Amino acid sequence: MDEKLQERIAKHPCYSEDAHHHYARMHVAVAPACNIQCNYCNRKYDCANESRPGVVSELLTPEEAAHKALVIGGKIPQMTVVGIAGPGDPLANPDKTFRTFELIAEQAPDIKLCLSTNGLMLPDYIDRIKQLNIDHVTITINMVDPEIGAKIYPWVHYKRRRYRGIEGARILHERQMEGLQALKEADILCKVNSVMIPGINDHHLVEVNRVIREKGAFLHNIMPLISAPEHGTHFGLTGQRGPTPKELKELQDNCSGNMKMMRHCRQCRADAVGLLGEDRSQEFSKDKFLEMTPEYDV
Ligand code: CLF
Ligand code: SF4
Repeated sequence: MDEKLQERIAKHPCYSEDAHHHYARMHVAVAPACNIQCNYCNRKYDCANESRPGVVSELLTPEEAAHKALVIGGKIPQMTVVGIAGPGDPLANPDKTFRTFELIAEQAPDIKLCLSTNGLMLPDYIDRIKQLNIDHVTITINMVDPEIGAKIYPWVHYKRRRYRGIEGARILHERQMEGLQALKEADILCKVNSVMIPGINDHHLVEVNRVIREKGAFLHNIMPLISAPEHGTHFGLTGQRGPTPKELKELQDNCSGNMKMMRHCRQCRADAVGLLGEDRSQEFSKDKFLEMTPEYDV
């Protein structure tokens, strides 16, 4: 890996496996709305694209989120990245998402900004992302075949219309591919997350891996479907199971000859704070951090 690229990922706990032992990330949950429906999501909870489903995160305004980032940046010196990953889709809430990033960039320019999205609106915001110096973007891509997509996404809301079944999945697929290409052209590092759903996209994810690699994704993170009936998701209620650890590892191994695979993902909450795998969100809950004075030193 060349030196410049190494530098871009060195302090990002998700993009660099080494970094995750030493550097922390925090999420700010500023994005409640979503523009698609995934069968593994229950809208009352976090976006399962990136964060742990079945968890309710504390929703913040952009001003509260920036305050939180400065408070935590002062208290946890290893905190290098602020990500927006929910609880809905960040780009279905562009004003809130970009206002948050703007406030953080103004007051703490050395914090890295990170964004995770389902990709539907990504092509429209590449310039804004570039301008704000957001160097890490994750797209959740679960299929490159709309027929498989129709089993995962019952509908997609695009340009004031709701598209169902294959038609919706095709739009999502085309927009995801366009977004991926545009990120590459803009030289923004892109990670792809895929949710492994046995019997639906498990074999197909090898093809997804091939396509995203060709289009220049930097890292592929295949995550297991978490589907407990009590989460109230479509998959949970219809008895769809998640993969076993062995099945997940086999698929990751099958793809690993082709490109770098992320294997240390912890499926974080949309308001997670700390090192990966460590959850300090309660220590910095809204009633607590709003009382704290930021001591962030730029
Ligand atoms: Fe957050 Fe995601 Fe950025 Fe990391 S998480 S927005 S890329 S700063 Fe990381 Fe958490 Fe896995 Fe996400 S371990 S769920 S991959
Ligand atoms: Fe839920 Fe995220 Fe899918 Fe939207 S993109 S339906 S919030 S999992």
